[in-house]
Amino acid sequence: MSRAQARIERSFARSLGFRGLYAVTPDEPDTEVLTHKVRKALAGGAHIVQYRNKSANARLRLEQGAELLALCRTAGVPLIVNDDLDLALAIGADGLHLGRGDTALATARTKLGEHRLLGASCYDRLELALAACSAGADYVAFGSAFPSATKPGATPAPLGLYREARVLLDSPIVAIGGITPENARTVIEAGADAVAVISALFDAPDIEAAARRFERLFRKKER
Ligand code: TZP
Ligand code: MG
Repeated sequence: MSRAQARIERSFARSLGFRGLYAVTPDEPDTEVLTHKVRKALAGGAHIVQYRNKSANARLRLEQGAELLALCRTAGVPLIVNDDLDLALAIGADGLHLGRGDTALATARTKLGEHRLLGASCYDRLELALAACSAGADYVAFGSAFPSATKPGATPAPLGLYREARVLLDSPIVAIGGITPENARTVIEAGADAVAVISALFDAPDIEAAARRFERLFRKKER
């Protein structure tokens, strides 16, 4: 199979599976607390997990990344590492998510090989998404869809952007920022394949129930 053919098949397979709740971890220093929370999100049906911890040092990231990978493998859900190519490679994660100021996407694609997922933050900019796909990204993320207490300075990404992206792009589209079970439907209807959520999931009193509420929105869309 040619390299181009392999990429076409990979992106087809991924677009079919890349749908639903994309759980992004909070900055949690306690690994037991973190794994407990992620276990609940998986039990509620999260389809993708991203390990994101902006406060942890390299040693803690390695410990937490490895533990989450084991959990995700048991659940049959991909674990994507945020920001850190070396960590993704060290633990053998299923993918890597990069944004502005991180490793260049093309470099990451070369180092990750063809079979791991690569995602790109594109903020409110379609041209970044087009460039990301050309550089080897498998999915693109736009946000902040709604005001986010987790990232208060994030650029707003209007709903029309998801609609335009849906028309322009073949790759899966992730919406992020301030997404709750109450407002998620609007971004899904605008074209998002997945919703990336931190606080409305991991700060919920019942994480499993919150994950289930998000997942139900995707089941309804399929009917
Ligand atoms: N990028 C844009 S908003 C955001 C990121 C990483 C934070 C999302 O967190 P929350 O708590 O779901 O708003
Ligand atoms: Mg980053």
